[in-house]
Amino acid sequence: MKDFNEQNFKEQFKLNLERKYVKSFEDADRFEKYSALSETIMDLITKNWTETNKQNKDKRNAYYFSAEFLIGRSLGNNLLNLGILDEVKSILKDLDIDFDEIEDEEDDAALGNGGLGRLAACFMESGATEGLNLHGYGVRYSQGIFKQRFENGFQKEYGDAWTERGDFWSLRKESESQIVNFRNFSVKAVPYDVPIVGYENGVVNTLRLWQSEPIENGGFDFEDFNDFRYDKSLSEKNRAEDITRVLYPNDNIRAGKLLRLQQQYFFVSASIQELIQKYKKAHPEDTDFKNFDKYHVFQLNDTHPVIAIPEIIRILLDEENMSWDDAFGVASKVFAFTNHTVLQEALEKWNLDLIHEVSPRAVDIIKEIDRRLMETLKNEGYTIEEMEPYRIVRDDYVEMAFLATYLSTSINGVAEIHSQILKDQTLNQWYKLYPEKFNNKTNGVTPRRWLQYANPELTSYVDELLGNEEWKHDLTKLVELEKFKDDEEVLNKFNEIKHEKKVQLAKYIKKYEGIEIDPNSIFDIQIKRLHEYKRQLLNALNILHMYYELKENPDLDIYPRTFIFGAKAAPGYFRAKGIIKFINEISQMINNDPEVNKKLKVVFVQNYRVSYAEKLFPAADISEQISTAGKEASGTGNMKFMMNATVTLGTLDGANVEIFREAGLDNNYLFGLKEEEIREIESTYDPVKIYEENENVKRVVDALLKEEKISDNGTNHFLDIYNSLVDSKDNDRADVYYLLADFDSYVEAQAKVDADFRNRKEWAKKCLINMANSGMFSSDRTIRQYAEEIWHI
Ligand code: GL2
Repeated sequence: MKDFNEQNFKEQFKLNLERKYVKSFEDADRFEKYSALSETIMDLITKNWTETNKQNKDKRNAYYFSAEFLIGRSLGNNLLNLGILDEVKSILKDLDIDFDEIEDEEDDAALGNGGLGRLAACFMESGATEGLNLHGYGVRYSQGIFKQRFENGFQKEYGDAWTERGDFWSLRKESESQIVNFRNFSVKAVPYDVPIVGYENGVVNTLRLWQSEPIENGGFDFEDFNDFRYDKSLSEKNRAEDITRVLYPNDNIRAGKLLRLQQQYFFVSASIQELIQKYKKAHPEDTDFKNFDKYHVFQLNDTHPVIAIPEIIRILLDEENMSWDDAFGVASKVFAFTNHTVLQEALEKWNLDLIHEVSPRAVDIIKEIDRRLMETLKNEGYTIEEMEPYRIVRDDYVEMAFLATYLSTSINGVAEIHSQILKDQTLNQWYKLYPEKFNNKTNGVTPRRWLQYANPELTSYVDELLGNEEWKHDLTKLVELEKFKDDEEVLNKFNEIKHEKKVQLAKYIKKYEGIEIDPNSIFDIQIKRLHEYKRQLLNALNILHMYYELKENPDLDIYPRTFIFGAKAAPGYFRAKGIIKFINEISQMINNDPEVNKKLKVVFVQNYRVSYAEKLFPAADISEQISTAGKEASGTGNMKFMMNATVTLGTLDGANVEIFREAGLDNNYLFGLKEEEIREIESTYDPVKIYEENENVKRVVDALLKEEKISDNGTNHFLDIYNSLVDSKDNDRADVYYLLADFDSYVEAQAKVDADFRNRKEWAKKCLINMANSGMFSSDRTIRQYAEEIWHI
């Protein structure tokens, strides 16, 4: 950072602390120091922030509309991007303050569920780093995703009041508040602006998160209060604040609740109102918004913000008195849509009555869009049957993905295979109509947080090897590492650094989970939301298989292995919670059995989140990416492992396909059915036959009901899991995610890992090659493609 003065910073830090808490520096506790430090850093950011804002004016800007931004912590990342991380660390050291302890005082801003929300956060950071005029718009939930603890092996959820002790990384912009009108009440949307600091480039972009509040008097009714109706006196306040009180903790599953739709409408309505007001002020001459699309493009992050489409039409029709054709014309030029899943249970379909509850005009407008589309198709000669697949409104439900696809200028998937499935299957009818709109934007992750910040040891070694830091500005330069792939000294050092990260993780796990793990064992890690399609259960079944093999033959030569899991289950997802309990039971059984626990360990870390992830990714030997082929749209954890020099054990799914291509199959472990193979066997697949004929499968599946050392404590969780695999009573068919079909193939791949890991040099070579070829998975590349190919900013 230009003109960073350590002495001034130190003084300012002390001054802030004393002013804020009226305490001498020595008496302040860690949190007080953390908050004063954060405020000192915010002061440094604001100058560039104002400057960036000025420069973006009167330009074409891109707006990223997303119901989720999974930011995590900001302190370390902002220091890194400002280029003063080392300086501030040494200032703290002078003051006898341990940076790691201060860092741990920051609560994660967990305003997202998983990959989709974290992708939005990576995009914001990469946008600023690439100097793009990109702005995020979302929701400031008072409660982020729940905190998870295990009690007797069961997941228990606790609230996440992340701002309770203060939120030091946003500015409340009272004067830019908007009024959002629901059908029968109105609220005030107050923006909180979060600075997004570009990497060492002086750019500071804005993420604007809206908070819902009562319009007047803080929603407090004095008369009610005076007459002792205390609850009622606050009912207005509560009703307004309810809108942004809590993030729906569902990953890849639609919520379908009124409050959820209210949240969606709330943040897009506030955003669009603001942008229209600003446009009118800047372009008073353009009364029919003829040039609006030249200045704005809205990227819809999945279907969650798609209610923005009828909203902009409503404003142009009802408030700007435009004609349908003109209003529709504007709307059809400013949106672009990203689809993030092909799982049917995740695709949003909103009931018309529910939409009516939120915005009655939206119902009229959506119906009119549908009606006119049908008319157009009819005029083009389509028969009734041919028109049917294009109905946006069907049986009183609105297919939000269809609405988005019809109105958007671009529709993209998030990995090659996923974008292909959109074209061939999920949105095939639309692809036939508008082939030119469809494109792919393979996801990426920011190397600042996920490599430089999470793994400073590997970062400085790469600096040393490459002799410069250009790779930090262009991650594809990492490919130059390949020239060291046979250099013994380098390979040893790669192993040494990995070991160091494993030692650090082991300490952290000891501290927070109370479990001792051996850094010399293979760290085999699966961290992601808990979902049947992600197949944590397949991982668990293989662990059981290894356990039984060892019990049968205690001298079996298996390389010591530590299986690590991290995952939250949606609170209402019974089966996912059963799988957590199952893995925790296996963990107890194995970890406490002296006959096997020198060779096997299983740890399920609690409350997996961004800040925990930063410790896990760099310490992995194996990246588990084992979803049923065709189901994981992309995955982004897979990229974080790869960047940290880790081999992947995975199926041909999502971005794994591209990871395998970039780093080579020799350096990774591929197993399982391919997507087209699954489609071929779909109609005849018989998991019960596999179960009956394959002894290994039978043994581990039966364990669910028969293993005496594990128990679901009478909850029927394990019976439910058992049934899901081999009993089709409640399902159309059992084992919908093909665990049993892939079991042997997975066990075999795991055996290959066991054999290969012993050759430490060859293993390090695989790790190095993976890292060297991870360049294309930087979100800098992804965001540049959005900017150049979709947004034209
Ligand atoms: C997801 C996909 O499941 C995941 O594969 C993808 O990497 C991310 C980001 O594109 O999007 N879709 C989705 O609904 N969630 C995801 O994480 N929640």
